[in-house]
Amino acid sequence: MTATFDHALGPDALDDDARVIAETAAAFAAKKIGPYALDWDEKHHFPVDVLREAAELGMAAIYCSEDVGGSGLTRLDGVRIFEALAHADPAVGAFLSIHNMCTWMVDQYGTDEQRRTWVPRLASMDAVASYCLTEPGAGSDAAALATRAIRDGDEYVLTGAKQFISGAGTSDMYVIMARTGGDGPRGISTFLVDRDAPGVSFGAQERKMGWNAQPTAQVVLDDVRVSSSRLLGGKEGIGFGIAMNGLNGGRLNIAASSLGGAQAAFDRAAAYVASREAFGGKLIDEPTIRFTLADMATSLHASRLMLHDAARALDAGTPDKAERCAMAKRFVTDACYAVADQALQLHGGYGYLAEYGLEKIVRDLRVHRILEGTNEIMRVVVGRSVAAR
Ligand code: FAD
Ligand code: 2MC
Repeated sequence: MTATFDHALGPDALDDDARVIAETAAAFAAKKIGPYALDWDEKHHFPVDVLREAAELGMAAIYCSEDVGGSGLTRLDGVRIFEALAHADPAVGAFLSIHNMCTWMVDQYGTDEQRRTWVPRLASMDAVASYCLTEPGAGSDAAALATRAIRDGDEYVLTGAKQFISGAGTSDMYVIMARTGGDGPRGISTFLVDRDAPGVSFGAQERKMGWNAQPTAQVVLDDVRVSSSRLLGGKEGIGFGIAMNGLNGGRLNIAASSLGGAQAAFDRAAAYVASREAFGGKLIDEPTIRFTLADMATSLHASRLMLHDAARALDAGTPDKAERCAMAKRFVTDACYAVADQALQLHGGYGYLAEYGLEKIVRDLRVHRILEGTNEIMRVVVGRSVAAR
């Protein structure tokens, strides 16, 4: 393993298991993802077969229970894995993060039957999952969602539209937040809906700035009938809490995906300025260039510390875990976007060319400041905690 990768393990002395887990993810990413990332981006190819290979290594149910086929690892292991995957391709790693979020929600909140039915299939990626919260009229204000699920005997009938759904059209199972009760968060429940259920359809694939190696589209529900056994946890009114708790971990993994992408951009920029010559010397000997690299390295280190701190809080279930996850998501995705942009700048005109890979990283990382809760909403979450002190 390279010195750069040792960095990515973070500040803790790792035991052998934790080191092997992170190094396995890094080796897999370097061999199976990195060499193809630019091609997948250009061709808008979603490499589900490669994700299934990652699943064979335990990366599709990372922090799920072992009794149903999960890997039984920690959130801290998880952020190391997602940093390693994103070092090769932030877009591919980030989809696996969303799938893991769904898998964990089923494992954590599902009935015994739901856990035993779904988690093994999700862990192998025999079933690929999508997370469906956002709607055309409810993004940041997620508790205002309008998709309805009306009870009819032993079934529910779902009607509505989910916007910007990652994996839409390809995924086999959709974790759908829908309204079974009155206005606000307490009226929301969560359902597990099959792609092939009558009444499920998909909008056109969105044309995006980045994240081209995974699909994004609307999921349309038109009188979709599901058995009441598809109500996650078997209880109405708990869906918003399930969705938000899923997002706490999702926000960490999106931040880890930014960190991996930014570290890769930094590594390339440091190597580039060490060999590029101008004004009779190497660029790296220019003091302002060194200062830029120093600031970038500092941002990466600070990001990693903050991310690992929030992962530990989530592992420990501290009362302030949601706030620490929000702080980490906001800080890391902003700081790492800036690092990636600086790495592009250090490449001069070459940074703007697709074949150098820098502009892809910048495009992919841009959306991490928007999705899984915009960085403004992260400030809302942190600000509420500050005001409540
Ligand atoms: P809005 O909520 O309309 O916000 C518009 C602007 O106003 C933003 O800048 C926002 O920060 C700001 N704003 C809103 N409220 C406040 C406030 N109170 N204070 C200050 N500023 C505020 N969603 C899913 O459910 N599943 C997915 O798989 C998924 N994948 C996505 C993939 C991509 C590529 C994209 C682009 C989005 C995806 N999303 C997904 C949706 C994403 O989570 C939303 O776009 C995001 O939550 C913001 O919602 P919105 O787009 O409706 O923006
Ligand atoms: N963790 C655990 N519980 C949470 C939580 C969190 N992060 N955030 C809110 N809750 C709970 C909260 O404690 C409350 O519980 P209770 O009813 O027991 O008191 C309940 O949820 C309602 O919370 P609020 O009263 O704070 O609800 P409000 O509507 O005022 O604000 C807000 C909620 C803005 C924090 C939430 O709507 C939000 O996070 N919005 C952003 C939406 C988002 O992140 N979308 C991402 C979509 S997925 C995606 O983009 C992908 C790429 C997959």
